[in-house]
Amino acid sequence: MPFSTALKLPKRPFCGSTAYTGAVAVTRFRAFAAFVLAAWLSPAWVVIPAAAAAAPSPPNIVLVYADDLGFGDVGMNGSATVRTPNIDALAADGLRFTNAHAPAATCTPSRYSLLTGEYAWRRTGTGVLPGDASLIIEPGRTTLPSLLRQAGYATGVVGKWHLGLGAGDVDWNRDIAPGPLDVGFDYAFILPATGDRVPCVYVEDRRVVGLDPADPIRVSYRERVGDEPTGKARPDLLKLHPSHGHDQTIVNGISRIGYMSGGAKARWVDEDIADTITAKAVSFIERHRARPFFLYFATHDIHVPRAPHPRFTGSSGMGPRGDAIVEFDWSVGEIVKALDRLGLASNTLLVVTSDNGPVVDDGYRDQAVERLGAHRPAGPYRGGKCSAFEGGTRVPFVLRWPVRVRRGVSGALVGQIDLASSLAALTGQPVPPGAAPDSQNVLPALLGQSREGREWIVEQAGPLSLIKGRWKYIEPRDGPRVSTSTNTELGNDPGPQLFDLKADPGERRNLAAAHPDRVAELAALLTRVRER
Ligand code: NG6
Ligand code: CA
Repeated sequence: MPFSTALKLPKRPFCGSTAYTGAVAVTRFRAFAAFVLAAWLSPAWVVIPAAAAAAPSPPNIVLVYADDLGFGDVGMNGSATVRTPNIDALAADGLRFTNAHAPAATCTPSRYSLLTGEYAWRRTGTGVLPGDASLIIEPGRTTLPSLLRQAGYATGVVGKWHLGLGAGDVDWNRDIAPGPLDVGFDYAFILPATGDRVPCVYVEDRRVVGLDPADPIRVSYRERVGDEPTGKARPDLLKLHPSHGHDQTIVNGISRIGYMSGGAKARWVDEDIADTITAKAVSFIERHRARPFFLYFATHDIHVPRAPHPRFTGSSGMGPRGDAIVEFDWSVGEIVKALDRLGLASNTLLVVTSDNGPVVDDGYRDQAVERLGAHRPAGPYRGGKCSAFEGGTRVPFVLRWPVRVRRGVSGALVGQIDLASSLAALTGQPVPPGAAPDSQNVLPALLGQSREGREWIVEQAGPLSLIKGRWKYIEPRDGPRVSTSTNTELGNDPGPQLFDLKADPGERRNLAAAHPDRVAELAALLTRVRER
């Protein structure tokens, strides 16, 4: 495709360091001074509540990024089937968005776009990655965290990464670089890829946590390494069985995608992941309480394998998928409690959203289909994860910042891809030319000062879609209508599709034949965006 450029490999030296040097401190002081100046000059400050006007300090920013949580999976969006009191409380105290979009209907491209402000479909190699993939963000590039670091923030990522590590043939037994520390984060405690992909270990900064050098880790996505049993050969050893794929190395009684050997003491216990990473997130907040910080807390919940802690078993009445939602809500509640305890709640901008839409059976026999009952994971929307229909990318999005953000509900069109430019604007950081090219500053919408967000947005599944106002155009694409593995409607169609999202949010009536001019207009706009 002419708009795709091959991913350029790192040319610059790696920049990561967890220590704060004096030079960094001076830069941060200057950045803070610039922030204060920008804040006073900004007309937005004219309307802020008195408490904030008295103390114009940059807010802490916590972005909680769920995995595969659907629009309809949370009480705040109308779910009566699963209880999410902590998320719902944020909606009551903050601003809930009904027209907010993940950049893509799967994980890696959404996360790539979130962090770089660039549509992932502009680059090859940004699809769902295996666990041994190289880092797909060039070290030293301007990113959401690097912009905030430049503004004086301490920046940390805790949780799922799934953007690759290293520069080819990563050795899990040594320093792992490049990684998050080379693209804007000061601190990282991550699951390298996904819960269902090896290696099933945590990486803190550049090292596997708890690794015994006498038991080195080997990973392969091509062939079996070592002699550990696989789910395919030894289903009798499994506590959770695959429904499709996921039949390679068994870790903690669950077979995964990919093969690994070694690292026995370093392996995670799935039931403890939420506790472990939530504690790390809280500890990052505690360590940086005295300064502005940005925490990107990317939970494993509610991705497969769904193995929430036993204390959540039965909490939803819907089996492990519902219980994982309750566990996710618990994690959100722990963040809120920590902010309250440390006196940081009022000046912290807290966002909760999800990387893509929901999926019910995503490869393990975990009763998600059988026990779904009346629950509708995508709410009123059609499709789900991997789908070009709204279920794929219309996600829960709530933002709370008590001293600054108006309470309520917003229908403004906003994208996660806009966080880079919007948070740069908030913190007085210029975005260098060419950086975050697809990210728009929608700060007035995010703060509840404007009902208008973007004019249009592109969404990525198999085909690309473009939403402008009430209209949604899905470009023609051959391919299966329904995924044989997940049973999701994918939105592929050899002809153009046009939906009136206002009259038909469930995308049931394709109006392309009735409105050829509209189709031509939106197709031309999509072409222009592509060629930009
Ligand atoms: C699919 C996996 C699915 C999930 C997805 C990525 C199979 C059969 N299915 O290939 O289980 O891992 O990739 O999910 O292997 S995402 O949220 O990280 O994009
Ligand atoms: Ca996902």
